[in-house]
Amino acid sequence: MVLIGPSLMCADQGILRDSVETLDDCGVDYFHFDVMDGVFVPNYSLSADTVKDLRKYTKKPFDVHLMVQNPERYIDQFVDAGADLISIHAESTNHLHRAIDRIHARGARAGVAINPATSLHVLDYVLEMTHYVCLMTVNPGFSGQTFISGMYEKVEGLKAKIDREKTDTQIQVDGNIGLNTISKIVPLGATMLVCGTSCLFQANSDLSSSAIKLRVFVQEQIRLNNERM
Ligand code: S6P
Ligand code: MG
Repeated sequence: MVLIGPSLMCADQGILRDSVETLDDCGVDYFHFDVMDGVFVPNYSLSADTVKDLRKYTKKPFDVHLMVQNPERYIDQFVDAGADLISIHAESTNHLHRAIDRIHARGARAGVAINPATSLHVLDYVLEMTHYVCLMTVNPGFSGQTFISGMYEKVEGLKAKIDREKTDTQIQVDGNIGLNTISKIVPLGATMLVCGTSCLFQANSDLSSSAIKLRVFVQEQIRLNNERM
């Protein structure tokens, strides 16, 4: 399974509800919410109110990507708002293990996000308790950036680590995930795609056509991958 998760930060904020309903009808697997505090990253984005207000319009899982300093302060707030999955940056807290524990204690699935320059070693003592690793393939903070080419090798390294440690951890990739990059990272083991301006939210194509085209493309990549194995 390779899951498609639209990044709502990239949607037209004036018609967010419509976009969520359209994408839900098109069969996306989950919704990705980018939360930024202007400190951990030089930008602001969605809040717990956005999560709460949209919760009424879809039953699909909500994945909250916290790009904030000391994210443990906000875990309860986002679970209360309706988050099903929460990822926190390894670089943003002194107490990664404790923060993951708190996400579990609140009944959500825990993810660890890591910046492009952060070593996979930060996952050494937490991989087993991590449902997914959000591997940033651009520097966090903005949409519309270019995939950092060294991240292909990092996806491969993470997959090897997961296989070695025999955990069920999923690999989420976030940043410039488009048809071109998807065809390379799915064979390397990425199973959760964060889909922003590179494949879904595009000025020259309506949202439902893009979502349907993306699903067909991803299924084709899975088929090709299975053939290779
Ligand atoms: C960026 C954020 C992402 C973006 C997404 C944008 O810091 O974590 O989730 O919204 O990467 O996608 P794209 O295709 O514009 O790079
Ligand atoms: Mg994100």
